[in-house]
Amino acid sequence: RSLEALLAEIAAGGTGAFMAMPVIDGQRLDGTSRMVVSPIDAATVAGAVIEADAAIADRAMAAASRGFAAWAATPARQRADTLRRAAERLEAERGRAIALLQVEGGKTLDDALAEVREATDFLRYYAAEAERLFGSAQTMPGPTGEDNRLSQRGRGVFVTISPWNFPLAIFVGQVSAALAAGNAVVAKPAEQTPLVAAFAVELLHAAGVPVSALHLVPGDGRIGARLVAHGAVAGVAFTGSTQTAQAINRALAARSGPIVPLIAETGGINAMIVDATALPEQVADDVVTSAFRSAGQRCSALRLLCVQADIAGRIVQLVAGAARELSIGDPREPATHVGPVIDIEAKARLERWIAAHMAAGRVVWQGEAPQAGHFVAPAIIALDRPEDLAEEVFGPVLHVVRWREDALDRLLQGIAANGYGLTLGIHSRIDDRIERIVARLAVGNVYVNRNMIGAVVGTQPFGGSGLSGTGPKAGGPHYLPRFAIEQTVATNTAASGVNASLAVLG
Ligand code: UN1
Repeated sequence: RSLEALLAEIAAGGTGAFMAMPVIDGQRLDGTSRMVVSPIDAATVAGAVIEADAAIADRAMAAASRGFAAWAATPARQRADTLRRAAERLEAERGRAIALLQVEGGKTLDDALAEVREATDFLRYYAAEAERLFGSAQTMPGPTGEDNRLSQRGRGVFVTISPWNFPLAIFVGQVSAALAAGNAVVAKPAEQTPLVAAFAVELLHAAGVPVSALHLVPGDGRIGARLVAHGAVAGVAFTGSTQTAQAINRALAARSGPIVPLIAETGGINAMIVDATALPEQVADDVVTSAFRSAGQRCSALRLLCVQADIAGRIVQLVAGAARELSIGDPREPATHVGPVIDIEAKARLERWIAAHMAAGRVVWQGEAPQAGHFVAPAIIALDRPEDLAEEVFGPVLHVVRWREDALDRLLQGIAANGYGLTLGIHSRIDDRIERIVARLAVGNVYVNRNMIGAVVGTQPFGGSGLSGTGPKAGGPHYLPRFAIEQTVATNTAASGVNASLAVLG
């Protein structure tokens, strides 16, 4: 099918295909388009995208600057109501959302449904948080004859840069947090998943987010860099690789404009520590879920399984046995457990990694995957020490190390040495040991005797530290304040005008 034919089909409606383009002040901007091809078979066309260029990125920033004041002046209650309406709309249109998540993002039905759920959770949670934090100024205690109030307001134009692995949930999470706090937003979705983002923006506008407060600029990293370097940027929320977060940090530092926050959620080399008191079948089930579900394409996913030597052989055998039962293939089939990886580069990178370890005789098990499309057969790789895994391998690859009772401290040291701190799993029945491990590792989300993915908005705020990000945690009580500035107003209320108790303290 030619690009022209596709565009005509999309214009005529009635196809599943979808179009993404820059949206500024509600205006959809024309330009050169390219097809978005599905990772499922590397052939199905999910739709087409028109990417922004530098001039369009600048226009979006200027439009957001103009739109900020009116949205910031909208009462928090009203902003919250708008986000709640968006949640309702998303629920009503979940069929379309799921279809897009599947064809563009390669998501299984389970994962797509969970993602719609997470996106609506973010919308409702940040709506409630906006009312709690921004609904009214807080009275601060002070001497009589003086009135002290603390209030919060939006910072200005927030740039949100989101990843392809949660193209709906994290996109909507960042955008809704920034909007809830009273910011105008310029959103740049991952270049692999612009269609889901365009769908979400359409939905947010239809729910009542003013077109002047939310603008969309599809594009690659160069567009992200352009936005971040812009003089009008008042804050950046980013989820993606550690390297990109570091580059954004440098770009923000190099600007001569105001000092603005970066809220980054990045990667991890996430470990699970299993001791000899763990329940082997439960461990196997949780390992398969944490390492291989979603094709390992979650920043929370398990990368490094650390098993006490006595039971290591049995655990690896059980994990391989359970993993063999996974059905890998077209994610649109309801019975499929694992879909494709996102693109041909991801597939090539993962296959190189597995091949190198295969050559070194370290691959202890590998499953099978369909040939056509971006599928990667899951693999288990044996390593000697945690330090042997020094990079985040973003796919269905599990690394295993063994540890001996007297070497637990060494193991923890080795895990900490990678500098990340996102998720950690522990399987043990020894409470003291669990506590010791938790105290020792500065990891954002710890999961005990369960799988280690799928953090829940509100009850399990998500995010780490070190190379894994800046915090505060998304879906938690400290997230929204980071999107706002605080204002203290101290007023002398003494009837005489002269208030003797107002000491000048420095
Ligand atoms: C990510 O992969 O970028 O806990 C975040 C989870 C998800 C978050 C993952 N809710 O697995």
